This record gives sequence, C-alpha cells and structure tokens, in this order.
Amino acid sequence: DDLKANEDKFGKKIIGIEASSGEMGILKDKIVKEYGLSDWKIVSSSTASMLSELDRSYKSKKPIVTTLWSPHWAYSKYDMTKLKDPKGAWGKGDKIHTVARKGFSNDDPRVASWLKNFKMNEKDLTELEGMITDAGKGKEQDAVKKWLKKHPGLVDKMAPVSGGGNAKGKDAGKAVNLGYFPWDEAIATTYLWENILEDRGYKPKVQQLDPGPLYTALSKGDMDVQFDAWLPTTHKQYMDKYGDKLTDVGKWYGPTSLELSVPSYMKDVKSLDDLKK
Ligand code: PBE
Repeated sequence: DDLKANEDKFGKKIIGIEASSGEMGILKDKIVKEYGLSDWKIVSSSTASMLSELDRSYKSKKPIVTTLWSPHWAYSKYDMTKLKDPKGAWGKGDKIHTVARKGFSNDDPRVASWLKNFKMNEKDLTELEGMITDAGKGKEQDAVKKWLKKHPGLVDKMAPVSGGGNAKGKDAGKAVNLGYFPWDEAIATTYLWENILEDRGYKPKVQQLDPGPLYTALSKGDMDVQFDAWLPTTHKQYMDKYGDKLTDVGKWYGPTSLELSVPSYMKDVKSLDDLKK
C-alpha cells in the first residue's frame, strides 16, 4: 500500500544535524508533533555527515530527507525542494546576529564598530561558503583569500581605517577570540573576519564549539565574539539562559528559514504533509 511504499522510499528517516542545534530542538518539539512523524527516526549527527550523506544520495538519486536551512550553499549545488510548512511550525524566520561577551564593545570599540556595520547578502555568503567547502578542511583561509580577491575593496569597506595609511593602528597585536559553530555561515563569516582582523594587525584566534559550550564561554568572557546567533527563535533557549551576560552587536543577515528538504527528483514530496502519506 501507499504507506508501505513511502516507508521504503525514505526508510522513515530524517538525516539531522548536531543534537544541540536550535533546529533539531524545533524538529523534535514542533515538526514531529504538528505533522504526525512520531514513528520517524531522527538521526542526529553532525552537519558535515548530513552533507556528505546528502551528496552520496544525490549522486545515486536515492531518496533522502535532510535538515537544512537558508541561506546554504547546498541550494546552489543541488536541486532541492524545501518542504512546505503549511502549519508554520518552523516559526517566522530569524535574523542572524553577531553576539559578543558583555564588555567587548567597551574593550574594543574599533572592532565592535566594524562588526556592528557588517552585512552580507545571500549571493556573497553562499559563494564564500561554497569556496570554503570546495577547498576542504584546513584550507579555509586560502579560500577566504581567494574570495576576497574576487571582491576587491571589501576589506576597506568592512573595516575602514580612519585617516587611511597605517592599517595596524594602536590595537596592533591585540587578541580577538572568535568562536564558531560547525555551520557553514558561521565558518564562512568567522574565517572572513579572522582574515580581515589579521590584515588590520590584530591576532585573532578561531575555535569551533557546539552551541552549549560556545554560549557558556561567551557568557563567562572566555570568548569574545560569535557570528551565528539565530534570533529571536532558533537560539531562544540560549538567549533566555545567557542573554544578560551577552551583547547583541547587530544583525548581519536576514531573512532566514529552517526546513526539511529533499532532492527535487523526489517529485511527489513537496510539503511536510507529504511525508505521512
Ligand atoms: N542552524 C544554522 C543553527 C543556526 C544556524 C540552523 C543549523 C541551529 O539550528 O541552531
């Protein structure tokens, strides 16, 4: 019957990401309930393995249901269908904010003012994400440098040096600790700013952490900045817990969305409602 057929099609399995991501929380608390998917298996793993599983399935045209979000380079590499959410269970969409430890803007007003004015559009962001992904792990900086060559003048626009001339300034050699989540927009913006700050004579350090540990580190002042706070919805639990110990530096991207997606060769799956059929 139909049900059996669908079961065979997807194995009733959703390929998830990090268990502590906001998206996995909403998937388990809201999507599963609203769309009656309690008998589905939600595999939590890492974004990297979700993406390699997507790549494998896509190449062999096998059915797969993935946990994705927009903006993401996967949408320019693969032809995907974002499953419609007629019940609005994913929420209305967040803006992406830069969040710093309390006091950072006072300690480092120059960097804080650059970060406050930071903006990116989808085309530039997904292009940078794609170049970093293609370069491979450990080659992020090379990819950023290559990308910056395609966008001349951007560093001066993003980190203007008043009076021009000496780009090093009085903060030469100052450490800036950038923490990032294992998510593509976080990786891209963190390595981009590592590059810009180095160019300006700072000594930025980057470190990847999962959401719980990174928000804790920021709240304790052990980390300076992170670029991938999805607010007001996706990271609400972390903001509720740590918000009064953090500074919201500014939004750099919007709108965003969370979604389950399937390759578009899965022609009869267009909506979350279609998973149950
Ligand atoms: N994400 C990417 C994150 C926010 C950025 C959607 C995987 C999350 O779910 O927490």
